[in-house]
Amino acid sequence: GLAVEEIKSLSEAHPKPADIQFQYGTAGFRTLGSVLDSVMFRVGIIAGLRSKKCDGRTVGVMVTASHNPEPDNGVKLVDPKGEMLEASWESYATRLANATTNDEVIKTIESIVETAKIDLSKPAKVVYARDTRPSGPTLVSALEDGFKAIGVEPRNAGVTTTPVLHYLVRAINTKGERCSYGEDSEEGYFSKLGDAFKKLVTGRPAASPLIIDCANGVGAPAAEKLSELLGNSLPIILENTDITTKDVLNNGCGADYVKTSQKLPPSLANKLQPGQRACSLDGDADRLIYFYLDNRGAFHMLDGDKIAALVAAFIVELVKLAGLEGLIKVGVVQTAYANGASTKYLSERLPVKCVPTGVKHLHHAAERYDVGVYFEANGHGTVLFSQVTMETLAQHQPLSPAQSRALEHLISLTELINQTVGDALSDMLLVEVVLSYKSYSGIEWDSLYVDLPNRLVKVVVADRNAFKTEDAERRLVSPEGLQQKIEGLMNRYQSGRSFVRPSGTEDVVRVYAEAAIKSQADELAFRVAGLVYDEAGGDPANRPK
Ligand code: G16
Repeated sequence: GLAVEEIKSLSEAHPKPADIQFQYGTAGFRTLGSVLDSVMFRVGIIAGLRSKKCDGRTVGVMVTASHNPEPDNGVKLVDPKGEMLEASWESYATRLANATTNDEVIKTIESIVETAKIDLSKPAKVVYARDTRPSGPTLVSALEDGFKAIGVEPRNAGVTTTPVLHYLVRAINTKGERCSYGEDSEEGYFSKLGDAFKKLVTGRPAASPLIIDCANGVGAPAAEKLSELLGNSLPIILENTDITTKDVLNNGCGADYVKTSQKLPPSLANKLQPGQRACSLDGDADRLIYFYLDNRGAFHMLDGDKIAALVAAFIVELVKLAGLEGLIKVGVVQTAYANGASTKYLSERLPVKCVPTGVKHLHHAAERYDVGVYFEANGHGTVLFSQVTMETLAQHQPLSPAQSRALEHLISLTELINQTVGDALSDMLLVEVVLSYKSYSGIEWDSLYVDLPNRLVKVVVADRNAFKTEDAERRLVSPEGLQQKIEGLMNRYQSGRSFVRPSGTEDVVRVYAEAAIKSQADELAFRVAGLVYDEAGGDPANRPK
């Protein structure tokens, strides 16, 4: 049974702020770190219950607010295979997070135990980690109180990236098994990546140095460890590695800054040479955006869509070269944010599916392909190889040395790629492998297709939940009538496309627009943002301009 008194007395120390409603959103709970104490405690309990439900297998908890500003924090749960928490459990987490009194906390736990048919006598194991945010340590101790309350055997993975935590969960649960995912430590992970990368680039010409913008976050120490392992196989220059100064995290740097502002991080202005490759990570190192300056110093961004195009084409080519064409089918998953030009380019070559924002949606859709390549435009993504595909690769008898080489490369790719969740560092190595094989610089890669000019705008409204969408977020169903107005605007622009959706990680509504010409994309975005603002009854003084 439950240790009711123990839970109550621990819960006493972590009261819920009365005026806040919490929600397990796109990437778990996310808001100001200063109000998350009770949420952390209760997530500790949910994690324990989830592990019990999964027969005592280890689940993961990551404390991070990723791309959000430094004062924010958040927490997300990881299921035993290293994937995002099963959707039905999100509502349990939300329910428990919003229980008002101690008695209600107990009642909610009891009701979850009953509904989810949890055997409380099972063991509970949780591995957890945090990013570099200053609010992290206190929040982690609240989480640990939650573990104590429900009787979890905890394993502290310290300060590390989100993808490392996902990897650890899978590695712990597959330890000693035939499908072992690797050694269950950060070092184990990086050596797995490093070994696969070195195998793939053996015999290729030496790469020129790559600049990594670490967003002043946990990607910095991680990239440093990886870089040491890689040695000469990939010369790396680390930038924005300050994880101790206040307020520098994700500030004027990082993948979200580059993607949203479509600009070079100012700190790299005198460092990046024309033609040199550079990339940005986000605050927990699961997003990756590349960029370069051309000979005239103009900035060019290579986002998640460009990564998908590069990688998908490469895998298709290897499959063909290995003599596996027809046996292994590659497909791509995108969201509404995918640039129209990328969708056109990819759909002319491969099956492409569009799903709602959020890694979990892309991941699940990608699992339906033999090889599923999924990337959000913002740089989140990875490649999944199905179990059948893994067996096909293991059993295939190549008919020539060329086939044999291609097969080996495919197998090494399955080692290089983090298949539990996207990892900026693993994705970066993947990109570097393809560039090396194709002898591409950023310029050739960029020329696969030309992005439609686009603009992303945030609108602050009274209640973002008033905005509801359908068709993979491409159309609004509520507020009523707004979709027609958006379409009316869209149709006035050449190649115009725009959509509106509530963010799942920030208290804003997002507006995306693209059009044939940059000024038109901007205009469309701001006109739609204006519509959204008026609809939501905002103060005219703050209307987006
Ligand atoms: C999270 C999710 C991503 C999503 C992003 C923005 O990223 O993991 O799938 O694209 O938020 O979501 P929204 O537009 O709903 O705010 P991250 O990097 O912040 O964890």
